[in-house]
Amino acid sequence: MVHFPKEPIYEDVLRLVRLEGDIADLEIEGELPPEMDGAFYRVHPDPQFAPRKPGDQFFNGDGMVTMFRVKDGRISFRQRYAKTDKWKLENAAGRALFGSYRNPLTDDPSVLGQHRGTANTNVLVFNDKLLAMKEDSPCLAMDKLSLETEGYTDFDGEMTLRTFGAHPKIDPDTGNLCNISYAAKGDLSRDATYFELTPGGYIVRRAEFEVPYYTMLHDFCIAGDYVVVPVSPYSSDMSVLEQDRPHFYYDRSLPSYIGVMRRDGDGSDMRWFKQDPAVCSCHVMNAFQEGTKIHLDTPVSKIGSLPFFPDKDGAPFDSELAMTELSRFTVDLMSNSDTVESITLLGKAPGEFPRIDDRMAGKPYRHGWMITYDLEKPYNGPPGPFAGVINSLTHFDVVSGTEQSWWCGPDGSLQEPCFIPRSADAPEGDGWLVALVDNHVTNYSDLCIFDALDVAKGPLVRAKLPIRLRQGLHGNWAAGALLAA
Ligand code: V55
Ligand code: FE
Repeated sequence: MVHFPKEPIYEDVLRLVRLEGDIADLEIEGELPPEMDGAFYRVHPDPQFAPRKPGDQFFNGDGMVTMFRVKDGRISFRQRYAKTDKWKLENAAGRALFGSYRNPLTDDPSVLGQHRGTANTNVLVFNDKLLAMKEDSPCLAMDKLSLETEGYTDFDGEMTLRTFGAHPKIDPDTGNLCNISYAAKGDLSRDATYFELTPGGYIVRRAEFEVPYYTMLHDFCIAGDYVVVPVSPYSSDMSVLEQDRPHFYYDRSLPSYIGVMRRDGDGSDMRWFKQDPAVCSCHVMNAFQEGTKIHLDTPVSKIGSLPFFPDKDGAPFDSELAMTELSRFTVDLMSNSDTVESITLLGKAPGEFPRIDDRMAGKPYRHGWMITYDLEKPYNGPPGPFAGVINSLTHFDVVSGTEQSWWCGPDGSLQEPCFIPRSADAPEGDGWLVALVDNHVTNYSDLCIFDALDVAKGPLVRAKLPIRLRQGLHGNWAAGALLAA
């Protein structure tokens, strides 16, 4: 009998799903555009077994991958676990063998040295596979149609690092997968690598650098010829692991940085620009190059916005300081300064999970979307992390400075959106936005499809699931042509 501890990360709005299955043809409200062809993949953490000890992190759940295949006016649903080495070892044992989030000291001795990854952070079709990613381990390859797990991949020996970042960017000009990996040399290590894999799976660029202190290098961006790496003071040390406290703490005494270096170098040109007192809250929207200047657009807060990673000195989580504003950091590579040149406000609605039309990655762009927090609105559902806060979807025009939002109603919350271009050569922003809307009163989730440039109108289509999915992390769209290949 599986028995989960009575903790908010397993209850109410975060009740586990742990369901693999298929639905051939979802019930749909509204008119699904007949020309839409592709698949939306997303992933959420969903522990197969109860934790070895109470007090684990939401981020430690096994990856549960969902595929919504859209074709000929129909949407099918397929959901499978990402069957990591951890998942398989625990499945064979019938219980958890791996302990706390990113703490191998809490593992059963039988799994010493095994990859601890859960593949629960992001999924993306690349090099003919569905890649399922977690930043502490290699990248897991799954069949893009059946969702059967093939196993960890090193791209035929090209990718020798033990870790693979979970927020790769696809360079729209080359099709290369651009990514950073960190702490590949071991837990708490300061090593990091920027690399690019061609669509055929060959490593063509590799630049090594060291971060100013051990930190969670969760997201980054390409910006023209450059790569931009935000560093916020989420850090850790051996005493944390020895005492089995949450792997990351927030250390207010450390500066925040934006690192900038060339994509085609060896990493020795990395420059760290201090950006106090603001920090990138977690994820980047986009970045681009304008002459000698580099702009990074991201939700920004005064302290880190992840409440489950505690303050190093025990300060209580301050949700006001953690509120995010979409902002633009600018650094000038011509200046000798070691601080950012400016921080400009880009939007009003606080939020996270920023997205763009990915064909604009690393380029000057106009349209962005985030799920946002309208704190004035009521909430009728049960309590729980995220619920009742992530209640709106907002489109930001970062050129004109205008924004428009859709509120999902009092019963639910939203998951990260994803942009779908109308066609491969449609103008930027011309297409749809897809996002899961979870109803915490009925316990159903709907896959909602919006007109990307008119989200205020509300969903054009709701594909109705007979279950509620757990709050997910990230996902991506794969056009039909990629699925046929
Ligand atoms: C994040 C998510 C993670 C993780 C580290 O959103 C950072 C930030 C889902 O797992 O392991
Ligand atoms: Fe993320």
